[in-house]
Amino acid sequence: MTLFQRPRLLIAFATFAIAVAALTTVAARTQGQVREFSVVGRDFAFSPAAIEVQRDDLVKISFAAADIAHSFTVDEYRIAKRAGAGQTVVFEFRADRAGSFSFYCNLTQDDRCRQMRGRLVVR
Ligand SMILES: [Cu+2]
Repeated sequence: MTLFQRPRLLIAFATFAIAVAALTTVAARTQGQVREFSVVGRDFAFSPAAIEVQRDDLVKISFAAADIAHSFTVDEYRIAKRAGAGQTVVFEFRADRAGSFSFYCNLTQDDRCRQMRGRLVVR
């Protein structure tokens, strides 16, 4: 190899290294972070009533129905998880859709379940 060729090799290597670094960054961003929340349904309300995550986060929710059975339902994410009285359900989903979505209880055992509203914000 001549002296003339070496800088080109160096540039090629540097370009490759930058490309790998850029791809790794993109992959990390697409994968998102793992975000865990404990939500309680009690007295016909959710606590907390607002959940905020970043797009592509993996959201893990532990939903407990503290008094009677309740559900955690988000239509846009096709989530409808029911927890029996005094029980907890754990589930996860990828927040791959940005926006502000309401979560609610879709059970019909008591009319007051209709008051149960929360908000999922995906930034
Ligand atoms: Cu309910």
